[in-house]
Amino acid sequence: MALLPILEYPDPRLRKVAAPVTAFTPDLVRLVRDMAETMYAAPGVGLAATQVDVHKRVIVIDTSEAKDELLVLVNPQIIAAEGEAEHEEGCLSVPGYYDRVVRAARITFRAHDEHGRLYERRADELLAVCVQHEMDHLVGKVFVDYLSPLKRTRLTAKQRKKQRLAG
Ligand code: K1U
Ligand code: ZN
Repeated sequence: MALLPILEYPDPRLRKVAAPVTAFTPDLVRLVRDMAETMYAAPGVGLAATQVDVHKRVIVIDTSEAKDELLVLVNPQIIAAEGEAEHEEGCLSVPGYYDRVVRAARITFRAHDEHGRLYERRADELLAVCVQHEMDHLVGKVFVDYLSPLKRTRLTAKQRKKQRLAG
């Protein structure tokens, strides 16, 4: 297994749109294992392939307390959404920054696991937030896109300065 480098906002590669997975191969199983290891090590509760510069529709999530309920979402689709709820969000691609975002309160999503098995699940609370946040990554969207232009401009300048200083 391997820890994968996570792209940091405003890296333009975070804006790429991921392609659907067309084959369930040992390479896909390896990618999912590496993404899970990277997410647990970060630590985070989710990770989209886009964040590790792999532009395929693959997500890993584990919102359990014990970190023993890994969810793998390949080619995910939200098939129903209801209500609105505001939650504090973070992002491994924007380390140290948290802000509130309004999203659907409850969703039903459909996805394949890494072996190609199709499943459907209802989600609310943190899992619903996390699925929507990670699915945004797959279409090149970052949670800071929901912030006011002023907040986003300040954050972008801060991140650019941090990256310049880091060389
Ligand atoms: O997409 C990502 O960068 C992962 C992100 C997922 C997420 C968290 C909270 C709300 C929406 C989406 C994170 O995991 S940020 C880190 C984090 O929130 C966390 C880390 C350790 C324990 C619990 C939470
Ligand atoms: Zn994120």
